[in-house]
Amino acid sequence: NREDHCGAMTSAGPFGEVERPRHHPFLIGVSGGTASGKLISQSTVCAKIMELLGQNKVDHRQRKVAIVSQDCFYRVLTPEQKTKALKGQYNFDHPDAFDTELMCQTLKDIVEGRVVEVPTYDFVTHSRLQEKIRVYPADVVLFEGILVFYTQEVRDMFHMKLFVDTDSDVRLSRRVLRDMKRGRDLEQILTQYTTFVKPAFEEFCLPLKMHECCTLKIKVDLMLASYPFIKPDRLSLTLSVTHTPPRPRRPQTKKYADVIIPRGVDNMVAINLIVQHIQDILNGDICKWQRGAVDGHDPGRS
Ligand code: UZR
Ligand code: MG
Repeated sequence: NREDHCGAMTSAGPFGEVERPRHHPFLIGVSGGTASGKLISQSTVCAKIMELLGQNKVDHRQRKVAIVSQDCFYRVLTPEQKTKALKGQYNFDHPDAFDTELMCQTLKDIVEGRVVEVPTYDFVTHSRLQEKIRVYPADVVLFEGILVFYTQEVRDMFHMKLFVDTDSDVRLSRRVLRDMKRGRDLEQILTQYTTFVKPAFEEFCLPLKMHECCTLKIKVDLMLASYPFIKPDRLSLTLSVTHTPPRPRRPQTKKYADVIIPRGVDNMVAINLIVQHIQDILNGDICKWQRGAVDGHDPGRS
């Protein structure tokens, strides 16, 4: 539903602080693995936030909340890439699959309070459509997608970062049903999942586990085993220690989240807390941003 990506204009409330000047939207990044329940289609976190803010049934031009999806910024594929994509052999889960430049520029415009035109995307044919969606300035803009925290420039624009943390088996089963509706066969869906979707999620989203950061290998060679002719009193042991340096640093984007929402949309306690916070902002009850809340734990800002 293309309408889902749309937002609209209202007058902004008394927001007021340096980080987000008056009439500039409060920008929320919503990330999470595939089919974690980020966007609006069924019951999802973004939909719930909008609903609770009482915006859903209002005409778009009256809305104070807008949703934009990172999916709109998938690159236009070359004919060769499209052939691969139709066979499930193109990696749509890698950061390079997105038109980062267009995404950054559009978000900058949104943050500046401008009306923007967002491309639309067809998942059946894997192509950008002619039609564009106009997104009007809103009080709150939700930007959702698997890799919205990947690019630092984009990350730094968010005033709040949410990560929808849904179990991978739940996500995979949802994904299978969704992709079948998009006309793909089961074998291709599962191959694509294990070849691209899961590895990319682990590489670009999940923080590294301790033992993955570096490995210390201790190898003990028992000389006697290699040289049986050596007498036992000449036995010698060699101890060698190899240190594998950390893998090249990738921004494992989950760690940038301010709030991680376990169980996604089922977690109404978390969603209510988030909505209450947004409401306080809209009402102007929270004016003085604590720097920590905005700049706080983002390692990208150091
Ligand atoms: P969400 N995707 C497609 O299936 N086809 C496309 O043309 C473009 C993207 C998928 C993509 C990714 N993966 O996992 C998913 N594949 O859309 C991201 N394969 O969307 O966050 O809604 O799952
Ligand atoms: Mg989606």
